[in-house]
Amino acid sequence: MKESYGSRSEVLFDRAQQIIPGGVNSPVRAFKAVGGIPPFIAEASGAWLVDADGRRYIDYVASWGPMIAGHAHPQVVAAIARAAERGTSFGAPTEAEVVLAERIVELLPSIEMVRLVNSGTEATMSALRLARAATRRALIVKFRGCYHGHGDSLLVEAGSGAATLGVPSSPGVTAATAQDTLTLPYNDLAAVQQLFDQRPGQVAAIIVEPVAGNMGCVLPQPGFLSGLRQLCSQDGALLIFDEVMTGFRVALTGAQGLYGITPDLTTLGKVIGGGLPMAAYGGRRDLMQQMAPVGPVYQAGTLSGNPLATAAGLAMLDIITATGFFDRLTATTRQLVDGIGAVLRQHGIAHVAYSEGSMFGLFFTDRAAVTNMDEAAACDGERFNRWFHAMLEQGIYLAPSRFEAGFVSSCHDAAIIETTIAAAGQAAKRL
Ligand code: KE4
Repeated sequence: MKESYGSRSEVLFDRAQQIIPGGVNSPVRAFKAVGGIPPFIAEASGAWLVDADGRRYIDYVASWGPMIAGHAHPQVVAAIARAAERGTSFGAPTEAEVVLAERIVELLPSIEMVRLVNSGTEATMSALRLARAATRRALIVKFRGCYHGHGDSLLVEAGSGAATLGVPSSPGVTAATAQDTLTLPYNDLAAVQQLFDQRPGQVAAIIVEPVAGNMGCVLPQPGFLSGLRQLCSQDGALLIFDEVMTGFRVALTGAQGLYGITPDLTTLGKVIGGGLPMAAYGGRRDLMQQMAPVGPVYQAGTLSGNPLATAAGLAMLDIITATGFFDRLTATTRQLVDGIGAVLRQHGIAHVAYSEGSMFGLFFTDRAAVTNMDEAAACDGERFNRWFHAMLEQGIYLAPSRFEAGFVSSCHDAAIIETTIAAAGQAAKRL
């Protein structure tokens, strides 16, 4: 341990790194991409985080999406407390799980049946297993820059040629596993068409982030999502919308409602747990009925549909289904992105900014658009890191990686947006 520390976060980070890999329980939290010591967060409320040294930050990470109604929302906290007093886990069916499942099915018409799980990773792993079982096909197609959790089949990147067999993107993923995953450029419908031409009847499913939030925030080009729908239907492959991030974030009806696409399966997470471990996968009844114990496809989980997470999820749905919730949130996000864009332009900083609903992203580039991972990676990462730290020093907590998205909550009021835009003006001077 060092003799002197600048902050309590530094002390804690030093201790943490002795006994937790990288000092964190999820890699992106370690600030490796941007450098520096991650603030250890002691508490949060509304749009604000407070770190171990008492420093306050306006939060645009929102726990990577869940906190759409702000931190420690009274209705969510009260619902969790009430549930906890009645027991924290039973490993048995409960009424609340039925109610939550009914609410999800009611809000997302493509979902006729749904299974609750504990993480987005579990949801996508399960959806892929179901797709392979239902189609009796092995190949999965994903898009470079899209992240769907850390399941082996999804930690795969493009081989030498885009449509050639995948190669593992992490040690520990076997070549045998990776070869059943093909990776194509996001927004490249011609590449998808070419793949189906080359491998007709072999693709079990295409899994896609309908609005990408893991290469920065990248929007689907006109016709991309509808093209995927059409190509999958023609070939008999399933279309899986990974809405773990976009579900109940870009719109109450998710990206599928916003873009008018009906996927065969959908994965959800983040917002529906209100900050507790809750995710889900669901879709066509004829598919979901193949899941154990009704059907032969196995998936299970000790804490699936956990009473606390279910209570939090139901409270969240009560909050976000309030009239005008998403309209206000989308308008606030536009004000933020437009305001930041204006100050960057005033300082001659070339950039591209996107938002969809209450998720947003910023790329430092003189390109007119960013439509896929290669274009995102070609943007100025050093300038992003200067931007990140210049904002953090002013108490604005952005995602510590240029390949992440930002999130606005219903607690980000006009004063907070103005403060953020003013901070962006100061940061712009240092880019
Ligand atoms: P989890 O297993 O982390 O609950 O969900 C995986 C996942 C699945 N699908 C999408 C579209 C996702 O964005 C995620 C997880 N998102 C990351 C943030 N980019 C979580 C943050 C982290 O890994 O710590």
